[in-house]
Amino acid sequence: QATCKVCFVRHGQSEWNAKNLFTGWADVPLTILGKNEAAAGATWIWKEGLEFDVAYTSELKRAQQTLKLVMDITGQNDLTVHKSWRLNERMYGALQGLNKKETVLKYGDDQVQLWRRSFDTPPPPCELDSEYWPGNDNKYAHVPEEDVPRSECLKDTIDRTLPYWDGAIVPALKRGKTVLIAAHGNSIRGMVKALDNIGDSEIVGLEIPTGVPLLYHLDADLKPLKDPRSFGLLSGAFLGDPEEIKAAQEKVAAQTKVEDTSVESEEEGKK
Ligand code: DG2
Repeated sequence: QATCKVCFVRHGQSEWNAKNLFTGWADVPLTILGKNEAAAGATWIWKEGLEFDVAYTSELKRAQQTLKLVMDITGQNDLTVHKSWRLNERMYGALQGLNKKETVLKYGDDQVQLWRRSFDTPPPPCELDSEYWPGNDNKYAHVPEEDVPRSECLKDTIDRTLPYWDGAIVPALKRGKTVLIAAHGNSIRGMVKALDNIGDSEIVGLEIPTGVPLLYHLDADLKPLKDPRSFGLLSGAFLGDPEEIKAAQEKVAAQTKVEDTSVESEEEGKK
């Protein structure tokens, strides 16, 4: 029998998602489409009848805007919100600001797949004088310098997300609260990995679609109860139309798919 619930929402499309740029800790807002995705997710939360006790989000505005839309649309804008850098997206190092497909053309598909979806190979670090190094941003002035990342693989992201999950979110769940978390693909992967005890090599293949709520019912030991709507590795269920969710997952995975350029140039040559 469920005693508490946790609902994750990955932010909707950001301006840099729309331009297909590696984003990481760069603080970019949602696009109109991203706001619509968040609003659609909020509508599914409302249909599910979820009443939250507390909300958590990252230090990044794309997640905060998503959370605000969910709170407004579900009529829960008086929720207490806790923000933490530990829920931020993976820090994408020197790749931040680069176009994902151009990076594949420059470094090759295998290398980019390794940076993007391996468990423990971090992308190249960003320079300490870079505008993208979070140590140069006053928002992170309270974070000990040794904890400010220059680049993170999924393992690094999970290692800095889980202390916040254990220290701030788990206590609320243990008290039977219904929790909303608006965060990012890779920080959500970390929390779902912990909840569903997913292996290192399997978690990298889990695509979290933008703006789609992922709901878990948990027992008193915080063990997930299998939702009849769940599929794949997860006990929790994405809320929404299953076909649309699958298409949204495939869209995230395809961000680095480069068309066969040799065919294109042959065609060009014939003109
Ligand atoms: C994406 C994740 O994060 O990218 O940092 O580019 O969605 O928070 O902007 P988002 C980024 P992938 O790891 O899926 O390439």
